Amino acid sequence: MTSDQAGPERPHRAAPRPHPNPRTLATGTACGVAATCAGLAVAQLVAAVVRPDAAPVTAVGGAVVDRTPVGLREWAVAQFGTADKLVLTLGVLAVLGLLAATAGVLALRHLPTALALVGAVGLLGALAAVSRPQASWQDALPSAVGALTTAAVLYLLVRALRTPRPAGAPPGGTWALDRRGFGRLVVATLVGAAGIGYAGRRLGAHGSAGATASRAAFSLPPPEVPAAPVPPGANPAVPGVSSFLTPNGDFYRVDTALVVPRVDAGGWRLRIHGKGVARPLELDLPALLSRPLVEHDITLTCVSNPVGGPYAGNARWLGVRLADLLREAGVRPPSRGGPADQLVARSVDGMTIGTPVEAVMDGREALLAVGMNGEPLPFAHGFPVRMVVPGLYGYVSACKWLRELELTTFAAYDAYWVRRSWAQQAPVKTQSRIDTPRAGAAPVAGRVAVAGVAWAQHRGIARVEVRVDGGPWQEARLADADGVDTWRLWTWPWEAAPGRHTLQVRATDGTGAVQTERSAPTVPDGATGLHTVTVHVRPGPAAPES
Ligand SMILES: Nc1nc2c(c(=O)[nH]1)N[C@H]1C(S)=C(S)[C@@H](COP(=O)(O)O)O[C@H]1N2
Ligand SMILES: [Mo]
Repeated sequence: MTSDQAGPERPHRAAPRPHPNPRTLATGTACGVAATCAGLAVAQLVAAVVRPDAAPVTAVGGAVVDRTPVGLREWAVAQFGTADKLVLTLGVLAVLGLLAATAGVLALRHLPTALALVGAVGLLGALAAVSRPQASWQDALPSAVGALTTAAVLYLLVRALRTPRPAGAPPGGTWALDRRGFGRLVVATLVGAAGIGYAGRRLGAHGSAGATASRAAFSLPPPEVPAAPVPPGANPAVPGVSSFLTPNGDFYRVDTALVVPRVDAGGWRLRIHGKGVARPLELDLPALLSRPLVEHDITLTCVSNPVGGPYAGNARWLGVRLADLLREAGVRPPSRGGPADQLVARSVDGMTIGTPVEAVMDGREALLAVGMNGEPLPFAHGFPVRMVVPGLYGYVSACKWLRELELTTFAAYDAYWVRRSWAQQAPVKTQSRIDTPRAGAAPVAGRVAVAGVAWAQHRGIARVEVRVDGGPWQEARLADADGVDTWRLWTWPWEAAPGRHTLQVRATDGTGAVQTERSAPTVPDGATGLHTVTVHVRPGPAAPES
């Protein structure tokens, strides 16, 4: 307070601040947060019209995803799994909350500075939005309008606080509103924001109602080439082991989309063009579906799956053979003199995924899939059309929400993940996983069913072995195979003695190559090493005396 008492000797100092009030921090925070909520709600409403991805928090989250260093991303995926998107969103909201409180407290001291801060944050949101792949200048609108709203509400709140009391009112402080009146104003602002936010959500849902209806109305045509029924012996009767086909609701999801794109099948188009394309194609869904449909079981795996991790799933896909479409467009693979060695798939949300043309055309069932386990693709898994290629990690083969296929070369173009330190080409590495018992389990001594999955897509699984406490490898029993493009379940009966034990598994693929024991991280082209599970076997019921 000494500086305030300096008085006339310090003429450049303004009169005592208008609000040397202990309530400043709380009041300012309330103003800032309420104004920011109002701004976010209005931004949500604008984004519902412009593009859901352009909502400020989504746009900033997406821009962070685009720029996250590979090490941090892998850490986040390992730490939070599929909840990584939620954690990111909460993180962005937390930072925004802090900025909102700062702006509010500043506003009570020096309004122009606070408004400048709001403007700067809005500008950041707008820049994040227009920096996303596929964005246009309109994506800046939600953040811009949101920031203007926040500034306006903040100004009005502060003005309400400062309005001079009517003459004759009892003296006491410079606050125009008592605590009650101010509280009511803040609550009214928040209620208004909630109403506008709700309207934004309704409008957003309305915007995707066409997509929802188009999926509901989409009945899968029958396959011209059906898959054989899954052999009953593919699913061993061991509790705790993965089911051979992964139900759609349990299928892992990995993508960069903070808002799942909901594409209206009626407006969907696919363009096939580029190097060596003699007859460029543009297809709508009926045109795609007029080609013969093939049904095929393929296990999809993510390159970010750590050893023993959950990012693998197996489905019965229904789709058009990609090789047939490419041939129709006049494309030849490099081995037959074609000039393009890379097929770049683009999604509606701007993802780019590069696949070797040779792999797509070498006779494997590379599909433009429309069906997943007898259903149209779920929105989260790429409705209406995605790519699936047996034997390649998802980030180099499995583009969801597909809209364009461009033929080019690996020399000329790096796809999204390749620009973020992942390999240009990434065939799936042979892996095996123990599903049961789980790490830390405490089974009772005696016969314990050990079981899991092994995969080496497009090479097949020839053998699985298990070892206990680093002992000799012992052969597991393989469940029936369903072709070389899917994982294979296995079981191994273990005579478990009490105590702490370590189980390990390894697979041999169809070419006779044994899964490597050498540990490698997920970056740049897939993790290796042995899945290792430690359990504590409890002593069984006492054996009868002999
Ligand atoms: N449009 C789009 N397609 C995408 C991705 C993405 O982020 N965006 N991720 C890829 C990755 S890394 C994987 S592993 C698979 C996962 O497919 P799923 O989510 O259906 O399991 O989708 C691929 N296709
Ligand atoms: Mo992935």
